[in-house]
Amino acid sequence: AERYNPHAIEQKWQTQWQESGLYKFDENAPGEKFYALTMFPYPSGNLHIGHWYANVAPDARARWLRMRGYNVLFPMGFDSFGLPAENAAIKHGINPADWTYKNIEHMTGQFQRMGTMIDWSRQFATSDPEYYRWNQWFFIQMYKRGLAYKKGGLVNWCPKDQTVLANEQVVNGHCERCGSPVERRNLSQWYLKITDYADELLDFSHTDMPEKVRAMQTNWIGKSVGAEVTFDTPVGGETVFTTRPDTLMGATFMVLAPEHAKVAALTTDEQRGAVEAYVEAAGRKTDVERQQEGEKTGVWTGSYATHPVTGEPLPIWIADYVLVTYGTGSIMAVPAHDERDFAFAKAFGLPIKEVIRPEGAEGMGENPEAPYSGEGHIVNSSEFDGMPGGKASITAIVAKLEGRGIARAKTTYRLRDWLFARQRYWGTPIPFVHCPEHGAQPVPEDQLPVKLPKDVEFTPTGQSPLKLDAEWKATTCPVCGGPAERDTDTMDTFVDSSWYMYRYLSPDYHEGPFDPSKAGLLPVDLYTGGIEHAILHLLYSRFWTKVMRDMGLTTQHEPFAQLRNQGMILGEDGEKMSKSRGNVVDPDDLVSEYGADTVRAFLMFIAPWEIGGPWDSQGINGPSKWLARVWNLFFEEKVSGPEEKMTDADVRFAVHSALKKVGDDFERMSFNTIISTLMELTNALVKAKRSPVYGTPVWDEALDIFNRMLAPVVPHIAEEIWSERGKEGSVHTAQWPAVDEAAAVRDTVTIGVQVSGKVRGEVSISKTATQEEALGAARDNAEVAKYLEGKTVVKEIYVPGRIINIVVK
Ligand code: ANZ
Repeated sequence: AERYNPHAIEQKWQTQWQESGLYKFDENAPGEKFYALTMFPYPSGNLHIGHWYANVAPDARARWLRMRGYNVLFPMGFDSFGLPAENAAIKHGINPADWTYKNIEHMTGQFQRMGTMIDWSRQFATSDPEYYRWNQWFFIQMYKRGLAYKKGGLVNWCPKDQTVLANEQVVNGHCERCGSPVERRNLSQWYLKITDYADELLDFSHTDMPEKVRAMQTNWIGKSVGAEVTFDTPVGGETVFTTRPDTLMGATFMVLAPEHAKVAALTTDEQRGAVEAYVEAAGRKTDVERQQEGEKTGVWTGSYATHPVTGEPLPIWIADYVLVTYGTGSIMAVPAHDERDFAFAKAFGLPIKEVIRPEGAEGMGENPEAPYSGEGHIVNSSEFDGMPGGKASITAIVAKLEGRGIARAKTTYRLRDWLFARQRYWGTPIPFVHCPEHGAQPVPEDQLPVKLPKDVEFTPTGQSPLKLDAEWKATTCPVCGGPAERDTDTMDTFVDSSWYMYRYLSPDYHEGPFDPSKAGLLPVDLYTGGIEHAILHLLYSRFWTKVMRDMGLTTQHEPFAQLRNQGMILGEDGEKMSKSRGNVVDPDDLVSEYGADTVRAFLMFIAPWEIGGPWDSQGINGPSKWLARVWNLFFEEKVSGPEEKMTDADVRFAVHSALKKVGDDFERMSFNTIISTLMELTNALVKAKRSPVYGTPVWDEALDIFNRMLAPVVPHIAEEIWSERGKEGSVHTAQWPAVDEAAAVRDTVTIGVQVSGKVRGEVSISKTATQEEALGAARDNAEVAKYLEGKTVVKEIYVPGRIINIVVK
């Protein structure tokens, strides 16, 4: 027979699959629907090994589900708006659209060479006007529902990308995309009211997401339950937010953010110079610098607030550890019980007053070494003394203070509304016009999409490039028909991935974002992708689905029934793959050297899928040799060699126990162990080929099952084997074999035989053997018999399934 040559078969089958429409999803086909989705890529130009890693295992699982009778939708598209296209276009002097669509064509070809079961008839790119038309439509619906609004204020600004950023795109004070330190600017911008859904987004009961993702989102939303407390100041009441109203009596000073609106009014003439210098210095610092641990800085305003209970004067300071964007931008400082306040009090010699004490502890005294931030019990607070501190007494304390008009219960969120507009070119135009008479007006829906003009000077200037296109910009007001200007901002490109999973249901539908008659395909049953999307994309898409639900477009609460994250393939050096490190592995090269099936099998084998690990250039030889052995197993004549002692039961045990294990592993997405089980089964079958089982019906059954088991993982070689075995149709529409449970367990066990406590031999006996049968088998064993000769048996012990011990004298 010919040797295994992946190149001779892979192209052939890919073409054949495409021509026969094998992977075309038909919602009317029988079987329970299963919607499997892998996060779509950005069309950067090339599929890298990470894309392969992310796609191959979910593809295998989708194939496995299909063989088990599910009607599986497994689509793919491209997340094609965004800065990289614009930057590449600037660099190469071409249009972003040309660059993007050329890349998409190339990457689609690469996906096809991977041999996936993607239904390409549903493919779209988010930069297609027919797609972003619905971004615009959604935006207008949200505007009508009060969920989209324009507001002035401080925003995050990336000086390199020359555009505003959403809070979610600022990572530790740096631009999530380019890493530049983020600045703040005062600009009027469009926002989406994601905060309306803050509480609901904390509820994960309709979606199965990894603990880590839930924790990251929960933390991002940052719900804090506490109270607002109002302090009198010379310029009126100032309200602070606190999560520890139980520490109110320990407040010894007040701190405002340097940007707080009352700073100037509260500053006395003597302090003005120092305060203004501080405010200016704070404005020059990045958020990262301001949030860094270390020496606390601040300045006294010269004014005092009045403690609402004791009436004592509390000095009002300004300090940059208080953020203007959180709570009310001011705090009551309780140095005895808050780390930051403690450090500040120490730095400026402010009083520290203990009001919470751990059980059984002595008082902390006037000059403690560290704050106590636990719950303990309340002290030095007159009527509250003895109450438990922390959560347990918040309600009771707030109720009391509320009666006196001092405080009220308050819940705060870290989550901010989604800053939605960008001053860049390659995105969805905001579908609004600005009329001198009627202000901002949505573009009438029958005029959508507002298309991006193609010939625009898009070199970033900090101004929206669309501003420069006078012809495009000029339009008429939908209310009065008078001259008006189009909004020249584009949408944050995270809009595109917020609802794309709906578009696959009916990519050619023109009456709405998706055809409501296809809603039965929702939700996505399994969504897979990288953990880097834990907050931005997943939070936004969850929000979007909830809005769609409230609009009556879907009954689902969540876009994804289940989410699983794959790990990352690192360079062979254990570092992240990058061009600058020179450790990038190109899947195209691997495919030309080894074939797609080998690369697929290796990427499933290389590491536990959800963990990932370093690339191993030697390791790929393993799967490569394995597939050659598989090939020979099916196509080589029976090889001569010593006969193997294998029975029908042995072969059936090997096959059915492996089948059972692979099924379980697919279910729980343990892909690496699937490959190792298939490799072990190959070894067993190679052995069986030299046994009397060869050529019997049991042998045929074994090969047939094995052929089907290979199909999800290595689809090309499995199809070739199927066809060479003279089978009808495609192995990919064949049924996944059923486990013969009886064959999958061995009814014999091998146990050790001891003579006077020393292991002298082994016997293979039935699991249900009686003591008599077991001992009989033990005495018949030649090795054991040697040690029994001439001795008197004094005791016989048989622990079924474990050990036989014959004690002799
Ligand atoms: C008094 C107090 C006593 C506080 C104590 C804590 C411990 P989370 O949990 O993150 O919501 N805070 C309030 N607004 C702030 C702002 N704009 N910038 C910086 N800090 C601010 O944090 C709430 C706590 O952070 C609040 O409760 C307040 O300090 C502080 F033993 O009030 B606390």
